[in-house]
Amino acid sequence: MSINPDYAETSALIGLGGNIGDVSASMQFAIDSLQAHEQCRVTKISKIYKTPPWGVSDQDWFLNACAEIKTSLMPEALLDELLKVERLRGRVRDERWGPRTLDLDLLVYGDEAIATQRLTVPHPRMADRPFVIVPLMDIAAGRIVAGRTIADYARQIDISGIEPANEELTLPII
Ligand code: X6L
Ligand code: MG
Ligand code: MG
Repeated sequence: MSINPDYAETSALIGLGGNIGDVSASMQFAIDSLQAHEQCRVTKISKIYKTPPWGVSDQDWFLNACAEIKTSLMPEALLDELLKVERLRGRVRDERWGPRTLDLDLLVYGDEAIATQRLTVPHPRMADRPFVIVPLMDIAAGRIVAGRTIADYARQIDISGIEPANEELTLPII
């Protein structure tokens, strides 16, 4: 696809996470920022989950959630927007896989498969990551990603240790 005219909206799935500061406030900031973008509508939000750290395990537990965005932004422009919102919330990139205030990952963009220097979609590791698949089950259980449903992926992973947090996100009224 070379153009995405503004009358054509694509359903994108976004992963939200963090383990520094008031993470639920950071995630709500992200939802509100994306909703405020004229080319984005936040259409679904998952519960927030408390999740053990993956990759670098010697760090605090994370909060994770997922959202569906309907957007006329092209994938790279949506990625730019996500990175901008991360920076607005004080994200600094130092240690790989280290602690962060806010992480926004573009997991799925319509039915597109994208592999550029900056962006691989669907996210290549999402199927293995309980902290992605568990919140996706709230909003996209039947969605087919890379040939299988999210519910299929959920059956293959160990979700022990993941539990709903006390906080929840709110979908701003448009
Ligand atoms: C072996 C080697 C096994 C590396 C797993 C997994 C690396 C996940 C990075 C891995 C490996 C990641 C979050 C997190 C990170 C998050 C939770 C990553 C990037 N982000 N843990 N760890 N939630 N719970 O959002 O996902 S770092
Ligand atoms: Mg991530
Ligand atoms: Mg990221």
